[in-house]
Amino acid sequence: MKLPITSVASERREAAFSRREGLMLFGLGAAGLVVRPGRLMAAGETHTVTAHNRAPDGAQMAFAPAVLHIAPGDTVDFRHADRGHNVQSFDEMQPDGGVSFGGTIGEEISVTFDVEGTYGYFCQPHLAMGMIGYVLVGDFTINLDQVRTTSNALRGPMAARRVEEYFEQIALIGSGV
Ligand SMILES: [Cu+2]
Repeated sequence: MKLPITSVASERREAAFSRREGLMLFGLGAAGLVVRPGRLMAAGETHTVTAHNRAPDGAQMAFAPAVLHIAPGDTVDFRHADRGHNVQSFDEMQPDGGVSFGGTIGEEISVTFDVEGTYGYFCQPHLAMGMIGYVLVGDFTINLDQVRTTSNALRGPMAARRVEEYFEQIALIGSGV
């Protein structure tokens, strides 16, 4: 009986190895490590934005950090501290050639941002409560004015307050560049 058992164990090891290799390949692709001229093996950093019923700073129904400045090629993992949230990019709040993204309620997604600019996103159930956020990629000023204009058109006083608050933070980042 020993031989078949050994054989099965060996097959399992091989299967596990293949699976690991597969995951590694998938991971490389997902991290944007595609071989491109001038950007060989450019490993981006990974950041986390979390959806909260109550954020660490006390804000209700908010992303944290709601304003995040990253480098081109970096990835943002969108996580949920509580149920009932999602992440959805605003079509009108991204640079030309930028990435659109979105998840269902409770779905945690990872997004790699290759194109510089400002990206706005929101939580669909709580948009009226101002549950929005901004990812600033590299030189994010490229489309900042347009994102500001579109943000100002969001409906409701709570959203308007958040836009004010977040653009104050963005202005501080901008002055530091
Ligand atoms: Cu929400």
